[in-house]
Amino acid sequence: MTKKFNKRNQKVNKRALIIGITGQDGSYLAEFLLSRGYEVHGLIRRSSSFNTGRLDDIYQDPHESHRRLYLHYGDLIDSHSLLNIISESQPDEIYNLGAQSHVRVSFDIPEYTADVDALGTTRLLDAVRASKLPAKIYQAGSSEMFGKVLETPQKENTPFNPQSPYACAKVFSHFICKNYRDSYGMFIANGILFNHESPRRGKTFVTKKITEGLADIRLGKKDRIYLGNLDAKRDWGYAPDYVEAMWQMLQEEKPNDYVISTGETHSVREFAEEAARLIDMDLQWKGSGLEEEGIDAKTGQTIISIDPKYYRPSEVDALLGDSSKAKKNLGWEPKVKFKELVKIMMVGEFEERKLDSSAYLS
Ligand code: NAP
Ligand code: F7E
Repeated sequence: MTKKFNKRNQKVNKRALIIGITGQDGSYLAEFLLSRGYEVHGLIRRSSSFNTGRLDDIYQDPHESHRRLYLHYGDLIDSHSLLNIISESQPDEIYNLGAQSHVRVSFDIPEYTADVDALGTTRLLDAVRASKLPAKIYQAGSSEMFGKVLETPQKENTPFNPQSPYACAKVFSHFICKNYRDSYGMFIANGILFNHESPRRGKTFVTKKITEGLADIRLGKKDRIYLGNLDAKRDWGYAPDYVEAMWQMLQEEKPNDYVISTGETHSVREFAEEAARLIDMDLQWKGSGLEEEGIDAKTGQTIISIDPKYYRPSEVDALLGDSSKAKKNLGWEPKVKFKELVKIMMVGEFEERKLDSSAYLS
């Protein structure tokens, strides 16, 4: 690996800048890059409440002389902050994971979502171009871009058919990245990642909502959880596997676009059934539509009800990815599939509460 010198004239390995370091993927990616000897810089947003919780395990005191993790205040809607951070960190690799990433919320705040998720990418690309740094860039594209799918399984050349402001903004970013790659010869890789989850997933995404809610019910802290569309199907993978793919894309000689997925699809209903089974509940369904309920047949308790506020104005019904290009070119394959993912998340619920998971998992 090429050695460089930092401001203190110490030899360092490659430098990476992660926009979105405080998020699920950003935190796993930072850990992965630090373990590979990188100096890691991250953009964080000013917040009145603590927003670096996911970085607790790797946080280094700013006064430590040998630290390799640096956090900088900035925002994708503030061009100057992007220019400053790039100039301060002089990165070899830039990972753009920053986004208003909630699909349902993007219907409530479409303009803001487009500002961050579409224009934010453009601001970043332009800042890199202005800096004249030969940095390689990873853009966090999404399977949501396939939307109401025009082909199954979805691969790199499947046409996009986005169904939300979030997905429209990500499609814009995908194409502006291609445009800067073609126009200015910049190294920009577009990842098209299918849903990936972990115990660090934001609490309003359906997988985490289910595992957290069922764990609370098992512990007697809650009676039931409310969900929306139980029949939506997703190709769910494990976030640590997926951040490795991001890094692999930037180790190539030429930039390329890749679908990253498991090749399995499961419904929200199935996710809930598997999560319940793991904690010794027998989830059975009764009724239909808004009246449908999920009942633990072992106790007779209703543990899932429907709340239409979680429905979306336009839904993505089913996603299934084909990541054979990533397997062929990068040697990337998912290590964790559906059942193991649900187990990792369920175990995580008890670990987060400092409880012995073996006492609760069947
Ligand atoms: P996440 O947990 O929601 O993290 C998003 C990150 O973006 C957070 O660090 C957030 O900061 C930051 N951010 C939000 N608005 C910003 C702004 N205006 N300026 C700078 N940073 C901002 O998302 P994730 O699951 O880790 O996903 C990472 C990226 O991959 C996102 O771009 C997402 O859209 C995309 N993606 C995710 C999936 C998935 O299944 N997870 C699949 C495909 C693509 P705060 O902590 O301050 O909010
Ligand atoms: O919804 C249904 C919901 O919000 C999954 C983001 O990371 O992955 C994520 O987007 C499905 C949808 O993820 C509830 O209608 C039912 O069909 O967990 P989600 P998402 O929308 O797929 C993609 C790849 C990204 O790029 C995004 O950034 O579950 N669902 N009931 C529900 N969803 C939520 N959130 N809450 C419910 O109560």
